[in-house]
Amino acid sequence: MSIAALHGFFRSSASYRVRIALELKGIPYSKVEWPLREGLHRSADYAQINPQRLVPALVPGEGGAALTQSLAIIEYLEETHPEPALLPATPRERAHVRSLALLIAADMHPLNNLRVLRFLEQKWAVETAQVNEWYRHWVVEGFDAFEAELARSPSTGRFCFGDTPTLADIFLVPQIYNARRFDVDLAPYSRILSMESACGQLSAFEAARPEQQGAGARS
Ligand SMILES: N[C@@H](CCC(=O)N[C@@H](CS)C(=O)NCC(=O)O)C(=O)O
Repeated sequence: MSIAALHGFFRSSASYRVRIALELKGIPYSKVEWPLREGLHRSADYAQINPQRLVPALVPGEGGAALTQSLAIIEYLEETHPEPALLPATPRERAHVRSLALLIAADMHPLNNLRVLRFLEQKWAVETAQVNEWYRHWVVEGFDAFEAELARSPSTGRFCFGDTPTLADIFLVPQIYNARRFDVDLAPYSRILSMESACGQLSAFEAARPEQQGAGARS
């Protein structure tokens, strides 16, 4: 059996989520980089791997077609490698953690994806300053809600749920990375920043950082 192959891009936050999950679970993997700015993910070659032409895609160690959608990939890893668990024990707790992950994956990230920003710039000639304002607007709206969820939930601990990392942290940390790239003021989000700092102390989160992706990492 060969090792898993992660098709992604070092700065893609959806790829970053999958790297964190692979690292937390200690699953060996190789990386295939598809530099987004150069548009290689739009190629016919990549469409064979993911017809949606988005990264990430993961070819599991046992081979076969690539899995797509970071949440589905991470849940696959959770089911095939249950330890350490990235979801809590009860259905209700799992629903809470998934809702935090989806707040980011379903409601924040798609509005600020590269293809959306490019559409604004190229189709409607929106100025860069306004595109950046668009970006920050949706991050602030999402993080306001995420911070409020952390504040009101009795299950918030050192991490978004309790004292070990879950899907919620795996989705949050890459979104914070994105927010910083676009100069979002993170000062109002003390809980979000505290989660980031707890995650930053774990070697899995460190190894998954974009800055750690070595030779494949190009701007
Ligand atoms: N919902 C998908 C989103 C995947 C996605 O949008 N990935 C971005 C990079 S973070 C991408 O490939 N963008 C390319 C583009 O917008 O053209 C997932 O979670 O995997």
